[in-house]
Amino acid sequence: MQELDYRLEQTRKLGQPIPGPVSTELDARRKAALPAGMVPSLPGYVVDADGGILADADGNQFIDLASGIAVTSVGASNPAVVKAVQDAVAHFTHTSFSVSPYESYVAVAEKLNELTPGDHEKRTVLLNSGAEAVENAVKIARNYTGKTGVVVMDRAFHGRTNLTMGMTAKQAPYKSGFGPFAPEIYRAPMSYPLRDGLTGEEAAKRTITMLEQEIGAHNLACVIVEPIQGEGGFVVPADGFLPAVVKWCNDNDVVFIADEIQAGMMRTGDWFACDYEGVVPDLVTIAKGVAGGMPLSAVTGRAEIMDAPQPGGLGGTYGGNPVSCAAALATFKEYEEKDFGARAKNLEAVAREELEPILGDERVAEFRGRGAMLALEFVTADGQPDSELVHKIADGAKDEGVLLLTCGLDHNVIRFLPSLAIPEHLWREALQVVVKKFNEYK
Ligand code: PLZ
Repeated sequence: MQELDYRLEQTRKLGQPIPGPVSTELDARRKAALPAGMVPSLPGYVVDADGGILADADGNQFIDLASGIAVTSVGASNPAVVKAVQDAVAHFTHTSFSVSPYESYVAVAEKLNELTPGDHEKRTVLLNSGAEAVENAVKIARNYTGKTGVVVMDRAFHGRTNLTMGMTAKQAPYKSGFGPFAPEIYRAPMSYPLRDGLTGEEAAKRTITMLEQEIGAHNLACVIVEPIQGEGGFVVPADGFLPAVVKWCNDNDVVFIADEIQAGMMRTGDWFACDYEGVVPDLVTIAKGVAGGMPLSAVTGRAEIMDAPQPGGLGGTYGGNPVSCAAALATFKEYEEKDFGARAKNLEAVAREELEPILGDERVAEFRGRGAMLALEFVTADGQPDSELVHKIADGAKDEGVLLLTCGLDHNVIRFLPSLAIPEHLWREALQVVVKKFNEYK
């Protein structure tokens, strides 16, 4: 594995109480200035970030197992990305591609057309956020098919705009009190091997039967699936589920959309989570890890589908911002030149080693995921989802300087989303803290 250069010392440091005095003051300002609905997880206010470290305003250094929700995969201040951003911003910050075009947008589109699964002819449109990519994918699928129905999976997360909120499953905190939601969204069962005990083929049959009996392919524009579910619990469908659903979509003039916003861009050790089973989606939504932390998202897909909307039918003021595009081009190069895919796979192997002592425990229902998208699901002694234990572990780890995120509709899953640039010793140390906290609280 190639050694990376770091600017910040890659060590956990807890010199101050968490939060320390400066962060405490900043948090008081937050409460007075921001709405109550916007609540950060980490008590420390960040002043610097690099590799696997988040440094706060009081001089604490946390091990970051969140990477800004799976975004800073090449690092939060990757030198190649920083340089590309500086060079780009010195020339122009913005023109709006639909008004005055520039090369970097086209180059990002070409690269995503090359990297996404399948060797068919493709097109890419660039946008700002994950939710905006999902909105556009649905728009394009409806325009192409002339149909309106949208199928999402149970536990899905697709965003917080009105259409994507309706597509997201979990009511609190995402949807509660924010309706009404857009019509023509249908929720179908997703494969969840730990809970349903079904093979991929059986789970797909259950899903397809529901689609045929309750919606009908002639009413359906698209089926959208996270190939590994993110917010919904890092659920990995059983092998065979995705290929069977894709085949049904292909046979029935229904656009299959893979939402790779969280699982894509090398997170699982491959460019896309769909690559694992050779699944070829019609459209792919991409964001998060694509631009080294700069806001950028994309819809990439089959040329004939992407070309359906009329000229001027796709766009927006900021989509494909030139500084974000420059960051994306540098990010692609980093992934390739420094073999970040191998780094992701190594993180998985190390996690299996470090977590080994607790994997046989009856309170650990499952360790799952791929590459650097890993999770532990916890249950009580009588097998019920254990959110209390999960929150104790996450809070306890935070107190020891390890930032962890949770997920799942039952709030009983701890997810690991380290930067792929985290050095191995920090990753081991963070996992050891998790093991220690589990043994302390179980
Ligand atoms: N699709 C699969 O994971 C964003 C959101 C966290 P945006 N996931 C993190 C939160 O609290 O809002 C996500 C995702 C998948 C779509 C999205 C939406 O991406 O960039 O947050 O809009």
